[in-house]
Amino acid sequence: MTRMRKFLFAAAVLAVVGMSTSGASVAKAADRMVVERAWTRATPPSAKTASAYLVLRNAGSSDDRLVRIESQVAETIEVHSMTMDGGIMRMRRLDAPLTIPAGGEVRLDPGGLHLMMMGLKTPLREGDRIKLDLVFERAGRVAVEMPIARLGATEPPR
Ligand SMILES: [Cu+2]
Repeated sequence: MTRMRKFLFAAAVLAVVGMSTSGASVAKAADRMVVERAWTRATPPSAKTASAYLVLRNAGSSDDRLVRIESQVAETIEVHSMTMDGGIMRMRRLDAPLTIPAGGEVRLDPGGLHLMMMGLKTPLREGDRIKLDLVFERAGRVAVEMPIARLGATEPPR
């Protein structure tokens, strides 16, 4: 291959790899709210709740708020925070909709903010994927597909 061809070939490979990794957990609505690193984990057979995680990046020029989360997999989905209370980790629903500052990001990670899926309709199985709709005040509805990591995982699956 010529030098130029080699370069083009490498660029094409990178483009394909980039698409396959980002396409999994990235969604966009009017290029304003970007969702990255969305994932959840497998649940034991009888579990009725599960946490989900993601990064919300507000690419718009105004603050935005996550007003609703919908999915076929659970009855209700809330945003929860986790705080230490006398040495005990407690989680609770946010009092107000989660705000994502203009040009900023909010991370939902294990041990901190998370999406709480309650009333699971079926157990979550490792290797499957689930779909959620995030509804923002400004960016509108953003569809998110998240992979399911193994039971007890603390990081998204690769
Ligand atoms: Cu929770």
